[in-house]
Amino acid sequence: MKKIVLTGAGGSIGTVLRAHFADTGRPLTITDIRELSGVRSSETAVVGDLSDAAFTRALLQDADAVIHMAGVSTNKSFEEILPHNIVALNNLYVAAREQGVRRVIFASSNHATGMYTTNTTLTPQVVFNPDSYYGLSKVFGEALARMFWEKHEVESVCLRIGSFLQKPTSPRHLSTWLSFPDLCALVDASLVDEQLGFEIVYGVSANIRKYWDNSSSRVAYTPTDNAETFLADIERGGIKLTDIEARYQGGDYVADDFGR
Ligand code: 15L
Repeated sequence: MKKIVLTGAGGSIGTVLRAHFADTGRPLTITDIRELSGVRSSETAVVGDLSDAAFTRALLQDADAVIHMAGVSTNKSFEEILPHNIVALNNLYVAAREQGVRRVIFASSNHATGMYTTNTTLTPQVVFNPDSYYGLSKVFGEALARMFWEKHEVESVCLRIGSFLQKPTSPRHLSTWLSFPDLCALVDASLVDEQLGFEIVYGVSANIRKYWDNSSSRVAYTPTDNAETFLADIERGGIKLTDIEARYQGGDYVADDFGR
């Protein structure tokens, strides 16, 4: 793939991916709603708002793939989520179709299935079970991605990202942690030349307590890190989960406004 566009390039995942692309000598078009700093010679930076359809259309001109990491990344109100995770995402897919973009790598989230209990192992084919308006916006995104593949032949890999952190700090992360190197491996595996069509894969490291089984996904992703390595540090940190956080995979997103 020649022209690759990274949205949300100023965010935590974007920053790690930019370094990874630079280390592996690949050019990248980077975009964010805020000014981008430390732009490398291998990067082309464009600042703008993806909820502006004209901006998004121009951004994707001649692009082969988009790594879409932009959007609201925590649990917020429906009104706050709407422009970034629904309107902007639709603009992105409409523009991808118009501009002949081959594949979108979409930052979905484990919160699309966060209401499943922690004693359940999920595959990418499981029925949606969002835990929040944030998780619901990712369900919309995955459904949009599916429609654009089935109807318009825009490929998508939906990454149901777990807890993307340098190190796991909470007992929940023993299951949900996604390390920086594993995220890079996951994105590389999603950018292969062979056709992937519409795929979902959980973004999780090789944690022995993980809730998610990716063996049925066509994305050839082999994580190497394991949160268990940090067990002693996590125990020393003393974070205690509430009953609800411990019962449901989505943790505190489930606990927020839980009313049953
Ligand atoms: C996510 O999808 C969020 O973007 C991140 O802020 C964390 O909450 C993460 O999930 C998680 O589940 O730990």
